Amino acid sequence: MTDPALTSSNPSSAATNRVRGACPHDCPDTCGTITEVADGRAVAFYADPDHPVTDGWLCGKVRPYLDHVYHPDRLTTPLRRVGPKGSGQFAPITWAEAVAEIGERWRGIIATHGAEAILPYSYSGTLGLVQMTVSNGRFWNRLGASQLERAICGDAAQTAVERTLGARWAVPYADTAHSNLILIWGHNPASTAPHFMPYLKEAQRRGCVVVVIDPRRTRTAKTADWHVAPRPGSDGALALGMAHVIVSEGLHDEAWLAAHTVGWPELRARIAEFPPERAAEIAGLPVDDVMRLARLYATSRPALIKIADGLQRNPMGGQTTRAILTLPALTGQYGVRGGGLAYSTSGYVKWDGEAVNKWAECPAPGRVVNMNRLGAVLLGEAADPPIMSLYVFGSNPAAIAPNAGLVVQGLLREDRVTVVHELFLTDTADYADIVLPATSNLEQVDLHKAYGHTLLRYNHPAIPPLDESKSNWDVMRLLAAEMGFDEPWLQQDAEAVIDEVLTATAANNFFLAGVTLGRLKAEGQVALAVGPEAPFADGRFPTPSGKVELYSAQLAAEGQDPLPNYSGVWDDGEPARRRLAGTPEATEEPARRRRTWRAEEALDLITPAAHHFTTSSFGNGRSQLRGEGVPTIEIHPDDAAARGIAHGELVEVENGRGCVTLRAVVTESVRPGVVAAAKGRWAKRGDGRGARRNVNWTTSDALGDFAGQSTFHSNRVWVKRIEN
Ligand SMILES: Nc1nc2c(c(=O)[nH]1)N[C@H]1C(S)=C(S)[C@@H](COP(=O)(O)OP(=O)(O)OC[C@H]3O[C@@H](n4cnc5c(=O)[nH]c(N)nc54)[C@H](O)[C@@H]3O)O[C@H]1N2
Ligand SMILES: Nc1nc2c(c(=O)[nH]1)N[C@H]1C(S)=C(S)[C@@H](COP(=O)(O)OP(=O)(O)OC[C@H]3O[C@@H](n4cnc5c(=O)[nH]c(N)nc54)[C@H](O)[C@@H]3O)O[C@H]1N2
Ligand SMILES: [Mo]
Repeated sequence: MTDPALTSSNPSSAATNRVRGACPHDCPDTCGTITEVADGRAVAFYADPDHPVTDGWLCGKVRPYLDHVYHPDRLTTPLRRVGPKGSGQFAPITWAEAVAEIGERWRGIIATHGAEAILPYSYSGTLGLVQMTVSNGRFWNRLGASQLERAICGDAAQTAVERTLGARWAVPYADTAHSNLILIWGHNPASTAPHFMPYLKEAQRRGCVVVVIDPRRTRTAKTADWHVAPRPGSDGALALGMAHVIVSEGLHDEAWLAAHTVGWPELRARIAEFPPERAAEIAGLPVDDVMRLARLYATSRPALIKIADGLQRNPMGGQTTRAILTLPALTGQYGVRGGGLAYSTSGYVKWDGEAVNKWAECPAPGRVVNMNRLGAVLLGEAADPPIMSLYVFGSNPAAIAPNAGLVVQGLLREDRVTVVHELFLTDTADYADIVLPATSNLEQVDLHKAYGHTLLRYNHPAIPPLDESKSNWDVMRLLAAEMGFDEPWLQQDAEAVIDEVLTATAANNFFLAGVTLGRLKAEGQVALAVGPEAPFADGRFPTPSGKVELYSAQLAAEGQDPLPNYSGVWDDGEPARRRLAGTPEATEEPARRRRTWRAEEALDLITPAAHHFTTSSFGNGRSQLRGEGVPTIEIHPDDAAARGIAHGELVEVENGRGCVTLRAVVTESVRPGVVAAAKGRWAKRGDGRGARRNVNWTTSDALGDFAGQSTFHSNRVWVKRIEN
C-alpha cells in the first residue's frame, strides 16, 4: 500500500475512496481510523484494522463520528452577535468581515493596553501538531499576546514524573503480558483509555492480579480482583504508608536504591512519619488493607503501577504523584519489563520548541495567565493589563473550566471582546461577539502522536471543509495577514508545518530515527524507535543526577518540598485544600456560606470522565446522550438516608461558588462521604431543573501544589433533597 489515502481521493469520482485518519480527541489511545468517501461525502467511518492498538474497533464515543461531522447543528458561517451577550442571537457575516472586525478591535486594544490584553484560550478539542500545538504558538507569540498556562489537566503529575524520573516514558499496553500485578491508581481506563482493557483482561486471564484504587467503583474497578476505595486526595498518605510497611518489613531493595536513586536516606526519614495506622486513618481504610496492599505490591514482580491524571486534580496532586513514584524505586522495579510505571508516553517526542514557536523571531513572551483562573482573570485578577479580548478555540471553558459560573460572569462583561472558533454553538460560543466555524478532523491535515502508545499517525483530510468552516491553522494564517505579519512561517500550509517541525525534532531525537513526512503519509502509523526493553532498562534516568530523584534539588529550588509528602493536614482535622487553596474566593466556604451548611455535612464531590463524552465533546451527540442519560450524582445510601434522599430524586448540589440540580443515584459505588457526578455536560442543555448549569458551577478554581494544576476533585459540596 503505497498510496497515502489507500486509494486515490477524488471527490468528484463516484467510486468510494478509503482515507486514513487519526482520532484527534483527548484520549491516550489515538486510534487509527478509515473514512470511506463517495462523491465528496463521508459515507462510512471505522477502525483501521491495521492499527495494532486500535485493533479493529472504535469506542462508543467515536463510532458514530459521521453523526458528529454531519450534525445538523454544525456552524456553517462566521457569525456576529446581534442580541445581548449570552443570548445566543447571531447574524451571519463573511469571513472577510469577521477577520477585519477582529483586526480592528485588536488594533484598538493593542494601542491602549498592549498585546498582552489579548488572551488565546485553547485546550484539547484536537491534539494534533498543527491544529493544536503550532496553532497555540506561532501567531500568538508573534502578536505578543498573554501566554496561557495550560494546567487544566495533568501538569502536576507531569512535573512530578519529570522531576523524579527525568522523562515521561512508559511501557506499551502490550507489556502487561509480563506483569504479575497491575495497580491501577486513580485511573479509569475502561472509560478513558478503552484500548488498554483487552490487554488488561488478557493479563488477568493469565493470572495477573489487578487492583484498582479509586474512591468510586468505576467500570474498571468492577473488573478488578480487588477494589480499594480511599478518600479523595488521600493517596499521598496511602503511598507513604505502603512505603512504611515495605521498608519496616525489609521488603525493599537496598542495593537498587543505593545504585539508582538520590535521597534514599532522606526519604527513609520521611517514610517514618507515615506508619500504616496514620495512612489508614487519613485514607479512611482499614489498616489491614494498607498492610496487605503494601505486601502484595512488594512481593509481586513485575508489578506495574498505572496512573493517569484524575488522581492528581487536587491541591496535593504533585506530591501525591511523587509519593506513588517512590514505590517502584523501593522495590527496584523501574526498568523491569511489565513493571515500573505506566503514566504517559508523551515524553518520547517533544516537538522542537523553536520550530513550533518561532520565539527567535517574536517579541519577548507575554505574561502568563493560568487557564484554571479564567473567571477571576476576566473579572480583574489579570489587571496589568486587563484581558480585553479572549480568543477561544478547541476548548469550551464555559462548560469545562472550574468555577464555571465565574467564567460566565467574566464572559458577560460588555467591555470585553470574545471570539470563539468552534464546530458548534457551545456554552462558550453563546457568549461570543464573533463566532467562527471550525472544520472537523475529517476536513483537516494533521499529525498525531499518542500519550498511551508510541505510534505516530498522519491524518489525511477525507472531505473538503463543510460550508465555510476553516481549520485552526488556516484561521491563524488569516489573522496573521490581517495583523500585517509577513513572516513566511505564518503562511506555510499544514504539510509544510509538519515537515519543518518533524525534521527539526528528528535532528535531535533518537526516537524519531527514520520517521519522515513521506513515510507517515504513505504508511498509516509509523512506530517510534523505542526498543523492546522497558523504559530505564539501562538503569539511567534523564534527571540531573542520572538517577531516580527521591530527593529533588530541582523541586527544592522551585520552592517545593524536595521529598514526597502528604501535607499533614489531617492532624488538626483541617482538610488540606483549605490551607493550600489560593485566594479566599476559591476556598470552599467563602463569605456566602449559608448557615444551613454544617461542616460535618459536607460531602467530597469528584467529577470524573463521562463514559460517553470526551469532556464536553460529543455532549450534543444523540447516541452519546442516550448512553449517558440525564445528569446524575452518585451518593452512598447512608448519605442519602441522612438527607432523606431517595433514588431517582432531584437534589440540589451547592457550595459557596454555585449550585446545580442533579438526579440522585443512590449506590454503594461511592464510599460514604463521597459523591460523584461526571464532567462534560453542556450547561445550555439544562441541569435537573432546566437551569443553564453543570457540575462545574461548584468546582474549585484554586490551584494545586505543582505547576498551577487544576483541583476539580477537591470540592466540598452540600447536597439536599428538593422539596416539592
Ligand atoms: N470517556 C472519556 N474518556 C476520556 C475523557 C472523557 O471525558 N471521557 N477525558 C480525557 C481526558 S481530558 C483525560 S485527562 C483522561 C483522564 O483519564 P482518567 O484519569 O482515567 O479519568 P478521570 O475520570 O478524570 O479520573 C480517573 C479516576 O480518578 C478517580 N479519582 C478522583 N479523585 C481521586 C483521588 O483523589 N484518588 C484516587 N485514587 N482516585 C481519584 C475518579 O473517581 C476516576 O474514576 O481521560 C481522557 N479520556
Ligand atoms: N468538573 C471537571 N471538569 C473538567 C475535568 C474534570 O476532571 N472535572 N477535567 C478537565 C480536563 S482533564 C480537561 S483536558 C478539560 C478539557 O476541556 P476542553 O479542552 O475544553 O475539551 P472539550 O470539552 O472536549 O472541548 C473541546 C471543544 O473544541 C471543539 N473542537 C474540536 N476540534 C476542534 C478544532 O479542530 N478546532 C476548533 N476551533 N475547535 C475544535 C469541540 O467542538 C469542543 O467544543 O476539561 C477539564 N474539565
Ligand atoms: Mo484532560
